[in-house]
Amino acid sequence: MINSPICGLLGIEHPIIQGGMAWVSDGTLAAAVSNGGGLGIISAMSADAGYLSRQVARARSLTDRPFGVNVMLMSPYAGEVARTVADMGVSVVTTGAGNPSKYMKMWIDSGVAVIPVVASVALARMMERSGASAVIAEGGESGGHVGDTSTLVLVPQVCDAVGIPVIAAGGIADGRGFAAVRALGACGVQIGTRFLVADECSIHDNYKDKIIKASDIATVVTGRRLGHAVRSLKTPFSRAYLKAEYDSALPDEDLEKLGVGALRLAAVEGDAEHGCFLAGQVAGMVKKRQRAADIISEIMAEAEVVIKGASEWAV
Ligand code: TUI
Repeated sequence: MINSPICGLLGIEHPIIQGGMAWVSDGTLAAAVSNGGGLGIISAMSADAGYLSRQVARARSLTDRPFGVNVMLMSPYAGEVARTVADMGVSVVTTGAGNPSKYMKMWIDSGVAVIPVVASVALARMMERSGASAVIAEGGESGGHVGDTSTLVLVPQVCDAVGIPVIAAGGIADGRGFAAVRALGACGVQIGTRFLVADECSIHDNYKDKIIKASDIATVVTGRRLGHAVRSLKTPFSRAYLKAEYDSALPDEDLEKLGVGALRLAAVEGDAEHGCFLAGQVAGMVKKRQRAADIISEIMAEAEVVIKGASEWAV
């Protein structure tokens, strides 16, 4: 049994938070992760508040345990979704792809625990001052929207800078990764990529197959030219996008249009040609499909072996 301050804070058994992944993290997956003892997260993605309400209702029909909502701050519906999180009595909110300062007071006043994803020490400090319960320090190994600093470098610096609990994300898929970030000072992990292949994850089978077959060098970062670096699997889409990014004759607006709808094409249609299959660098370590609860218990059992064994590393 591994204890952590975030278990008491969030009312969960194991300090594993599921990543809020657009077109992936729905009420069904979130409930399965929460039933497995972690904290399931529903992604509000770029959908309206009605979508979020339906997913929260779905999760509540499948679990009595706490779960959270991820608000993607670049969403055109971020404002109405933020209000819905407060109104529906969701216990935890995580945020991504921006600075959630303008929503923090509303959430905290409504009793929602706020756990922002940060990619820098500066934002972590600001979030602590604004009343965040914890922060998720997400390194550039992760899938989707990424910062520049790796997990190994970001996590200890964020731990040194803030007094609230730090959860590590990016590059963690097993108990070794859990133990490693515990050594860096994190008291829990956020995991996305490994949950892509959970039985309860409803993405297209082609997506799951691509994750299982991925190698260590299977991902690439695109979108740097537009200021939204995004990590995904190397596919015809990402290669074409990267090529277009280096084409200085192509206007930014046209480049922007290339990506529209590509996440849905990957997750819902499994479109190997035109889909954008977001994944972290750990895709190369994900080798089998499993129930969400088994993913969690396997990671915790591995972590315990590594952490207990570490006492023999020094004599
Ligand atoms: O948000 C994510 N991952 C995501 S969001 C997403 S949807 C999307 N689609 C296309 C383009 C862009 C996004 C897919 N994956 N992870 C959390 C995360 N947040 N990673 C990095 C950050 C971050 C970056 C800068 C958080 C705050 C930040 O600060 C900005 C500021 O204003 O200080």
